[in-house]
Amino acid sequence: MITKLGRRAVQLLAAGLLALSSQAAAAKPNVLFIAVDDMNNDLGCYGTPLVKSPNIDKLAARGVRFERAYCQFPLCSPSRSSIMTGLRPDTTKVFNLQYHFRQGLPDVVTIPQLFRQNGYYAARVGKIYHYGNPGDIGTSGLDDPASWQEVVNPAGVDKTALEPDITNFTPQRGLGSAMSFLSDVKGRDEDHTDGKVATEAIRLLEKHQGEAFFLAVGFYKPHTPYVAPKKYFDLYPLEKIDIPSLPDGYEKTVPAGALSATKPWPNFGTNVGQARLTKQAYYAAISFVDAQIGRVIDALDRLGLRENTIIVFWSDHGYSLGTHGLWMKQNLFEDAARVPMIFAGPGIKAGTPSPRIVEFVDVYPTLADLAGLKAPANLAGASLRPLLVKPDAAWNRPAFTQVERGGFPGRSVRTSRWRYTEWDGGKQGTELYDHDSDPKEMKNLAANPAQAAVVAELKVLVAKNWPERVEGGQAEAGAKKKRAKAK
Ligand SMILES: [Ca+2]
Repeated sequence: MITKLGRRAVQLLAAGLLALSSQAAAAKPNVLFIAVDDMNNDLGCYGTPLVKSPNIDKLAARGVRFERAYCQFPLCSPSRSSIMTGLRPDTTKVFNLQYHFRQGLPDVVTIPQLFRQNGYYAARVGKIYHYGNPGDIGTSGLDDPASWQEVVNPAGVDKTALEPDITNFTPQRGLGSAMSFLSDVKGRDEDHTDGKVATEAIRLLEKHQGEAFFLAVGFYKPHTPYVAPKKYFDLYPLEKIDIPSLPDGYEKTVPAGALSATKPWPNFGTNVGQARLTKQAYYAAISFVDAQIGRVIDALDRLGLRENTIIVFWSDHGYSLGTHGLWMKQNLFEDAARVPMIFAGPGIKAGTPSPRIVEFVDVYPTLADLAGLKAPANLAGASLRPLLVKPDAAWNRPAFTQVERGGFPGRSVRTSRWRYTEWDGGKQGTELYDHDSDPKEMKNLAANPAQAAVVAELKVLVAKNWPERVEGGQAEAGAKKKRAKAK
């Protein structure tokens, strides 16, 4: 006969076992790693209600949306190489679209590789490392094979059928960097590359739901050419699309390096009508990719994986849409340096955005920390766990973003109030913006004597992060062919 005390002991033991087994499950959380290409913060949940992003908004509501997250280098390969290795571009030496970080760092352990080493199934669908977009769609691009057990490289009608019909307002530029778009009147979402990315990701979730997984899902849009089914264009009446105008003589207020990524400046020589159509198409592409993200997250929920899966959503860099007369990336203004970034999942506070300054190099240590894995010792960033638990916790790290201008670098630091940028160590000019009074960064205060102390302070931060000039690496001759052959 079991005594009352004995029964209590059995109950306690059972409760203990339950707690242990739930701890064991939590010890190996899955990771759904969702990347988008060239998406800026013009999203509903980031305060742009014009843009329809209901699925990203829903994800933000169930996790922590970082209000002020920054990429390390607003260009695909440098940014992606940095996030995936947890190292700054000066360490990876990836400054262009050709050099592979393994050339100089053969033994570096990437995020998915760390998960693989710890017994996870790691797979990639679509673009995670650099890919010529749209040129390399359907190939593995500049992949890192050591990162994955399995890769899937979808190609849809946008790549295989529709390219000849694309409108390009800047025909001197290739489609991957052009003001170019197409509203597809026939194709379904599932026929497009990103529709196929979602379909394949769902297939892998279903197949590997019983294992600890790290599934990286890399969408190709809203990168140009902005091709999407027509219904997404219909969300954006042209009269609601504005292109900012610039004050006369604006270009004389900033160093030449600040504006030289858009040639001809302003707006790649397009007129306002063309620029509006282009921006409309970019927003259509955001809504299209948002719908595909929704399909993947819905599948995760349907499979009952929500409670034990960390979702990370990020865009490789921001994007200028006519602000400062600039388009696209490779500049050091907020529009290109700032990125959407959301974490959701077990242990992460739901629905409270974090106002703290964070960087892409923080993603690696965060994921390792959340999964209980030992991260490499040399990572450049810090685990964001304190902010995922308490989004307004004390945090005092600035964000560093850089670009290259042929012979010299542009280097920028962002603190909670200021952005300060040096071109060629200041020899080619400096910029200072006060985000408390000038969030659009239109008044360069660098030469204002009233701000001399601020400039001096920020100069020290830049010098500390970039103590010396590092040259980017050069691709091995024939590297692209070699990689293609190895596939
Ligand atoms: Ca990109």
